[in-house]
This record gives sequence, C-alpha cells and structure tokens, in this order.
Amino acid sequence: MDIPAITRAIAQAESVVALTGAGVSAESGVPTFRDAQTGLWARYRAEDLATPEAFARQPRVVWDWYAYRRKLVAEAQPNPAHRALAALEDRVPAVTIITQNVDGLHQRAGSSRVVELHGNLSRVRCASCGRVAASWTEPPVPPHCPACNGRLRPDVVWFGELLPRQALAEATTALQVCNVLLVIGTSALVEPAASLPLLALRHGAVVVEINPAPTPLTPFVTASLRGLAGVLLPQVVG
Ligand code: BV8
Ligand code: ZN
Repeated sequence: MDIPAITRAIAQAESVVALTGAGVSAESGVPTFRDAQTGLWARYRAEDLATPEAFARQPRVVWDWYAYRRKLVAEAQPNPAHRALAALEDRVPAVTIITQNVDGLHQRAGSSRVVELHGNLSRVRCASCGRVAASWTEPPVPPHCPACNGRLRPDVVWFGELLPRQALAEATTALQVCNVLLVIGTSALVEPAASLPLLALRHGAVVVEINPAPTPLTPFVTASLRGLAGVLLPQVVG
C-alpha cells in the first residue's frame, strides 16, 4: 500500500487511531528511550531509572532525572509529526492518539483526545495517598504531599507497574473500532503497549507503521514506511 492509497484510506475513515512512541518526539529534540542517555545521565540506563526500585533506592537521582527531562520537554516544541496528527481532527470524525510518551507534546500540538498509557512527567502523584498534582514545592527533594506528607513521585508508569486501567480501557475501545491505525515511532518492545496493534489487525483495520527501522510489528502491518515521522506523517495525512 503506497502513501496515496494510505491517504485515501484515512480520508474515507470514520475513525483513525495513532499509537505513538518516543520516535514521534525525536525531531522535537526529546531523546528516545533507546538513544544512549547523554551528559551526566550517560552512566545510567533509562530502564534502570524508570522503576519503583530505583526510586526507593535513590529517590534523589530518579527525581533529578525527571526534573532534567521535564526541563528538556518544556524547551521542546511539537514537530510536524505532532501537528499532522492534530490536523487529522479537521478531516476525520473520530481521532484518538494513544501515546507511550510522557512529554505532553500531542496536547501542546492541539490533539484533543490523547490517551496517556504511561502517564505524564509534568504531573506528580503521592506515593501514599495517590493525590495527583501539577505543582509542588522544593525542597525537600523529592517533595512531600501537602495532604498526607507522603513522598511525591512523577505521575508516570514505571517498569513493573500496571498501566492506568482507564487509559487501557479507552485505548482498547478505540482500537477495536478504528478503520486505520498509524503506529508511529515505537520500537514495539514494551508491553502491553506493543501488543495493542493486534486489536486493530484482528478486525481488518488498515495498520500503517512509520519508523526509520523495522520492528517486531513490521511483518504484521498493512504497510511499513521507512522514514522520519516529521517527514512522512504530513505526506500520509495529506
Ligand atoms: C506491566 C514511562 C504488568 C516512564 C515507560 C520482565 C520483568 C518485569 C517486567 C517485564 C519483564 N518482561 C516484560 C515485562 C513487562 C515490561 C516490559 O515490557 N519490559 C520490556 C523492556 C521487555 N512492561 C512493564 O513493566 C509495564 N507494566 O507490564 O505491568 C507487570 C507487572 C509486573 C511484572 C511484569 C508485568 C510498564 C511499561 C511502562 C514503562 N514506562 N515510560 C518514563 O518514560 O520515564 S516505557 C518507556 O519506554 C516509554 O514510555 C516507551 O514506552 C518505552 C520506549 O519505547 P518507545 O516509545 O518505543 O521508544 P524507543 O526508544 O524504544 O523506540 C523509539 C522508536 O522510534 C525506535 O523504533 C526508532 O527507530 C524510532 N524513531 C527514532 N526516531 C524517529 C523514529 N520514528 C519515527 N520518526 C523518528 N524521527
Ligand atoms: Zn498524599
């Protein structure tokens, strides 16, 4: 299926879903999980820091890593890939963005229906009472919950933690009815996100992958476009 045929399938669709990973934010200057960590974070592996064990063992290091990423994201701008997905809403009756990213760039690009499978690093959550907040006072680092004095943590899903039930339910529903699924910038390695495209494949949706590299999903999709999301998505969306 070539790009014009994909553009036609999108134009005729009632419902389009995009499942995005770190690759959709790469051209905004936000490093992907697989990219080697830079600077003072070079000696840590992201998978080792994004865990409850790391936060329990070295809360300050984990908190500072998120503070560093929060600053990176605040200075980043949505790129043509985020904007092309936001523009889809003017053409397709139902558009759902299901993202593994925690950077909030889809919302900043104007997408109105974004399902955050792995949370958002601009929010914090109390590890004791679960209260979610978008602001906090430092010191101490990590800060304490104003309601119960428990320890605050980034409102993201770490490895070994369950995904938010509500987000998974919304993602599943959208994928079961979509006509077209775009899988953009994900290595398709992290579960359960990596298995979600099967829900669309199962009912015969057109599934298009956009990634400079092949992934475990590539053999199963309708079309796999080799290239950068910021270049290909504006062409595909038309
Ligand atoms: C769960 C938030 C039930 C935090 C993230 C063994 C032990 C314990 C657990 C497991 C295990 N085996 C499997 C598991 C389950 C585990 C898992 O899948 N592990 C993997 C590594 C094997 N999953 C979990 O733990 C999940 N929870 O399963 O609960 C459970 C409970 C207990 C025990 C078992 C199971 C929770 C997973 C969520 C983790 N949190 N993020 C934070 O961000 O700090 S995941 C994080 O990594 C990202 O959110 C993202 O999802 C993932 C990285 O993946 P991608 O987004 O795909 O990014 P990546 O860098 O990998 O790839 C970028 C892609 O973009 C590449 O393909 C590249 O080619 C492409 N690209 C680059 N540039 C561009 C581009 N594409 C387009 N354009 C470009 N310009
Ligand atoms: Zn609390």
